Amino acid sequence: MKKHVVLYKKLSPALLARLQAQAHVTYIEQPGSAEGQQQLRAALPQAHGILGASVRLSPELLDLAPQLQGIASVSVGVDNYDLAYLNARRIALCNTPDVLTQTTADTGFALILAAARRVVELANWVKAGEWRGSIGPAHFGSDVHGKTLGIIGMGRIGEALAQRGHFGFGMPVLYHSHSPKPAVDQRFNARHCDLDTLLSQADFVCLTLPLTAETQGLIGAREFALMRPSSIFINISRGKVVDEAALLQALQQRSIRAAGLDVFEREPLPSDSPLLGLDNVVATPHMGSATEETREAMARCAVDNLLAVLAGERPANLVNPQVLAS
Ligand code: 8YV
Repeated sequence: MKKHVVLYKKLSPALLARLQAQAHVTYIEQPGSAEGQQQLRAALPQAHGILGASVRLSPELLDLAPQLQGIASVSVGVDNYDLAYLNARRIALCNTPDVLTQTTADTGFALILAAARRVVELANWVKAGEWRGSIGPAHFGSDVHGKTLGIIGMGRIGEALAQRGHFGFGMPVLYHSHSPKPAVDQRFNARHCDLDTLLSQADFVCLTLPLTAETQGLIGAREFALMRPSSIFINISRGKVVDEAALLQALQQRSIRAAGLDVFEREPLPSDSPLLGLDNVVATPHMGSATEETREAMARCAVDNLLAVLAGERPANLVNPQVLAS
């Protein structure tokens, strides 16, 4: 008997056909809308599997899915899921960690360069017809090469960022994580340090942490006050790791130089957000992994993960292996 899958992330025709060959698929185009939420609630009672991302699947919602065996998230972050609940119900949660690492680190460096060299601000200035002669100090940015790169969270993406900084831009690398990583120290001539040291010494402070109960609100007014007026803050992790009001104040008061932000406390970022009125903010739409190649690879990984779970096999990227324990 074909299993039932609820899908709320658009798949390429080839991947959709692959999934439909193995399961009855109910596709929900706008899961965040009121109508989409109704469609989701109507489909969950029959669901054996769920595939999607960027939507919170609360315990209250998943209580509507008594037959649910597995969730395949098209993401590396799993903060949209209640792990304790899934473990208690022995529902497998899968993610897509490796395939997006390099692309997301590229996004991190895009933000480092854009914020430091004022790329967006000056490109808009040219487009507005304001360029009328050689630019002077009022339009100067700051260097990236040779500056100190600070990375908070040394996982796959943090390591890829360190690789770019060390080999690509000759940057000394500081990092803060639960424990030192000798292989990272050796490969990138990096140095593990406490958070306050990193904040006070790094020219670029980059967040590559997952959002957890431990990391929520980790970077607030105290932490921004430790940074220097010449330092630049980069967030490619989750918006809620940061106290956004404190970030806004630091940027408005220029106690930090600038910020490159791909994630926000509320997403989409409201169009009236005061962050958008600041020249020293580069804001992008949570596009960390958003390339054609990488999103297809992530979706392919998610389909593989879910089909494995539904076939009673161990998926390649299982977040909660304890659910398979007999
Ligand atoms: C997007 C991400 O949320 O992988 C993550 O955790 O934040 C991003 O890659 C995801 O790709 C949406 O499909």
